[in-house]
Amino acid sequence: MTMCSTASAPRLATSAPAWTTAQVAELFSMPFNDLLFRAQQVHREHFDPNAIQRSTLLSIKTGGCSEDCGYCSQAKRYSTGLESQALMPLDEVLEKAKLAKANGSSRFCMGAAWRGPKDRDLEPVLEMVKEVKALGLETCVTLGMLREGQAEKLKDAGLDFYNHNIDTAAEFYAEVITTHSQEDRFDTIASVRDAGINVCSGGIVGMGESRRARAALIGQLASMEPPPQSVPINNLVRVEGTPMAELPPIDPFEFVRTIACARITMPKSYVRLSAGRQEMSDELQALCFMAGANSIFYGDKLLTTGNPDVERDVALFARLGLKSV
Ligand code: SAM
Ligand code: DTB
Ligand code: SF4
Repeated sequence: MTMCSTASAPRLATSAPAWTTAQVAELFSMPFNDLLFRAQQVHREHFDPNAIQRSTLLSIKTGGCSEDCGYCSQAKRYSTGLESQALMPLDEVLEKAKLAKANGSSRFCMGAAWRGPKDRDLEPVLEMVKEVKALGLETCVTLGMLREGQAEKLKDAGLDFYNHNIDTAAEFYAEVITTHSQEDRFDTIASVRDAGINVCSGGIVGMGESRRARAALIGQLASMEPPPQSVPINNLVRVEGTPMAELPPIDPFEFVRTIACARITMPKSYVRLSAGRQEMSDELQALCFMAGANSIFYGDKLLTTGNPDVERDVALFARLGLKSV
């Protein structure tokens, strides 16, 4: 595995990276209190420190995916016990979206277990985007890799955000996924941005990557021009039946450090405390907010795995004096 001090994957521009791996690695190695103080300072320059944006997820097409992402419950090659489900009918999607809005979510994110949609797959999703938007919610979809012309169709339907994670650093990518490359992911991100849709892109930590690889991941995200508007930082949910089921959990303080590095290097982006929150204590989540996380996935379920109950989140927000964006 080669390690180098500059982000090695293709970027969306040809200039030098805004943040090199070495620079982010230096942030990672700061004393914890100094790192959190710096992250909190940066956070306060750009955001209300007590306001958290909430997005609700819905899996609109579940399981049966052709790809081999080593963390994923929905890859058909792993026996995870997940029941596949064809595309959800529009009325069911709208029911879930209305509930999300009533519970206080500002964005509704619809996910499909595709390598990428065929044109005929996209048509019903365009309807969902239009109708969810008409409810007064921000819209987000995560459908995999897009073909030419598809991002423009999504934009015309009223899509606000497209989620497409780069997932892990270029140098660790092939350890996690072999059926597509990180370059493929950057291509889709470029087409989304060119269509005028906001980019939501982040990654997963706790997959056995080194700290250096975590620094490289953050450096790659921060060196996009511009950085993604939303940056989900996922803590691996260890799903039985996947190759990553038995990995040891990441040190919680290392997770907080990752959030702080994302905040410092992407000062204007929403940094989302994403998957893995159900396993976190309230105290650990509070540290993540202190480190600059200002967004969460909200609602009892992520795509196929659990998330804290709405009641637990409402209570946590009240205890911490947090309000929604
Ligand atoms: N198939 C599409 C794709 O790959 O972009 C959309 C759905 S996919 C499930 C969306 C993202 O969920 C992945 O890129 C990954 O970052 C995250 N994810 C999936 N399984 C996860 C797990 N077990 N733990 C943490 N994050 C996970
Ligand atoms: C993101 O970064 N995390 C979300 C969303 N974008 C699509 C998905 C998390 C999935 C966790 C495992 C599951 O529930 O299947
Ligand atoms: Fe398929 Fe997306 Fe899961 Fe990869 S992360 S296996 S592309 S659903």
